[in-house]
Amino acid sequence: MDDGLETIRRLYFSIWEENNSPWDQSLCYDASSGRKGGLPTYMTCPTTWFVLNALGGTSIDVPNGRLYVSPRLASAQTEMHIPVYLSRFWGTLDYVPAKNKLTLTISKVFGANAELQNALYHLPGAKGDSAPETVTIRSVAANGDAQPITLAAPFTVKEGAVLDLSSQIGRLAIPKRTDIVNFEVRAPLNRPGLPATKWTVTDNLHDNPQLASIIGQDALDGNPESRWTTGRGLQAGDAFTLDMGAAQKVARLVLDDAKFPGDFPQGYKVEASKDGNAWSTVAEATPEATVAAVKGGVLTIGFTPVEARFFRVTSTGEHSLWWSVAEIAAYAQ
Ligand SMILES: [Ca+2]
Repeated sequence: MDDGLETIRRLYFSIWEENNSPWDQSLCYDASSGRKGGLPTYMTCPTTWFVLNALGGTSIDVPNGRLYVSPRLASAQTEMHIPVYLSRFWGTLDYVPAKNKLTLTISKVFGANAELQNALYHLPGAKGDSAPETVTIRSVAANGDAQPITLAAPFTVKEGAVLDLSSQIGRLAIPKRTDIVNFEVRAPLNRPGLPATKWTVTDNLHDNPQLASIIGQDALDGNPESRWTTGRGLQAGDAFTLDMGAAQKVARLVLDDAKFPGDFPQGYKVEASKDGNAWSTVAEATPEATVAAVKGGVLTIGFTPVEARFFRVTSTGEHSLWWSVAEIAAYAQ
C-alpha cells in the first residue's frame, strides 16, 4: 500500500515538477530522474485513472447487482474519505475504522446507455438496451475472490442514498500491512573510480533540493546518455555539489561528457569540504585551460590529494550552451 502510494507520488512528481505538463505525457519515464523518455503520447497517465478505485477497492457488477468494496489504508492513515467514480453513479466512500464506519453515499446517478452497457458488460447474448434503468445492489464483496455478502434489503442507487456497510467492515476492509518494502534507484557498482553507492549530487539551479538530487543522480547512474545539466545556457556561478557520504582521500575528479560535446564549464573552481560548511579551493582553471584539458569529451581535474566528503564544482564563466555532466567519477590518486 505504502509502496503503491509512493509510486503514485513519484508519478505526480515527474508529471508536475520535473516535466511540468500533465497534458503531454510520455509512455516511459527515466527511473532515476523522472524525465520523459521513449514514445511520446498525448495520453494522460493510465495507471493514475485507477488509483481511487484501488484505494477503495471499488467496482460494480451492474447486471448481477454486486458492489465490490475493500478500502485500504496506508500505514500512516487512520481514515479514508474518497470520491468513487463508477459507470452508473458517483459517490463518496467514508471509512473510519476507529468509529467502525464504512458507508457509500451516492452523489450522482447516470441512466442506462445501451452502447456503454454492451461495451462494459459483454454478457453473452445480453442486449445493452435491456440494461436496468435503475441500479440495484443486492450483494457486496471485497474485491478479489471474497465470498459475496447478501444485503438484508436491496439497495437502490439514487442521489443522496447512503449504503451503510459498517457491520461488514471485518469482511470487506483490507487489514493494514506494515511490512514496507523500500526501493531506491542506486548508483551501479560498475562505475569507475571510488564506489558511488552512497553519493548524491545537488546543485544551485533548482529551488527544490529533492528535484536537484534526482537530476544529480543522472551523473552517478553509470549511463553515459543520462546527465546532470543546467537545462539552460551556462551562467557564471552555476555549480553542482558532490556529497560522497563520508570523507575520503580524493586526488582527481573526472567529468565524463562524451555524449554532450561542448557542454563543459567555461573555466571552473573546485572546492572541497569535510562538513559542508568550511570550504577550501583545490583546483581552478580558465576557460581556455578547461577547453584544452578536455580529451574525448572527458574533463579530468587533478589536485593535491585532499580528505573531503563534499566537492563543489563551479563554472566561473558563461556560455550559450548548457553545462552537462553525464558521469562524475572520483579517484584517490
Ligand atoms: Ca549518467
